[in-house]
Amino acid sequence: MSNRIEIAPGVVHYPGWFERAAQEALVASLREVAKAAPLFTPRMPRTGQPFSVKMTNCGALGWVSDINGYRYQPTHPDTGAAWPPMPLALLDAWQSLAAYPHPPEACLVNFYDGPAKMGLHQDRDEQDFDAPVLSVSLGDTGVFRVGATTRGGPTRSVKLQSGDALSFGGPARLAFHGIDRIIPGTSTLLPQGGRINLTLRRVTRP
Ligand code: MD6
Ligand code: FE
Repeated sequence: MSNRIEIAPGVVHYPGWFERAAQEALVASLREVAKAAPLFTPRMPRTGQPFSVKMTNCGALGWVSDINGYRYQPTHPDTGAAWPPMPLALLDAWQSLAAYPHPPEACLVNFYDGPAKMGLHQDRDEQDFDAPVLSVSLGDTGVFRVGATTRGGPTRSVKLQSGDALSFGGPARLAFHGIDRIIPGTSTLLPQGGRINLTLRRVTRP
């Protein structure tokens, strides 16, 4: 059992939840996911400005963003194919950590190369905010920043290392958060470096 560190009300960090062998198995599963559902470059609604991260999804629903907006949909935006299934190890982690009685429907896969980052945002495209979002980090360490549910409040940051899980729910479910930067050379998991973040979400109300 790994440590449980509540970094803010509703934000619980589980350092090293996945041991190295489990991380390697997850990366192998994600390579299969990316074969079926290739990484795509999301774009900001309205402006069409590209994100610096590349994305794909697994599970019944996937989160996409393009000039028309943010949404969940059952198919890949480029290929039109259904998203591949979620690896069982992720469903297991949700069962252990999410404290929510229904399975996740979407797993967003974010891939960060060296300079990629993610600005402060809220995850609010789901219909059900009772479920937490469960995040899993693989590869190089990411500097995660979490603030209040309003923009401009105080923030604190925590380093997310390969294998860490983070549950983000309760009073923090709509808190602003983002990734300031990736620290290169901090993990040997991905041969080319970079970071993968998985976020498991319940989208619809059960
Ligand atoms: C990341 N994470 O760690 C980005 N969202 O790369 C997120 O945006 C996130 O970690 C909701 C809940 C937990 C998260
Ligand atoms: Fe998020």
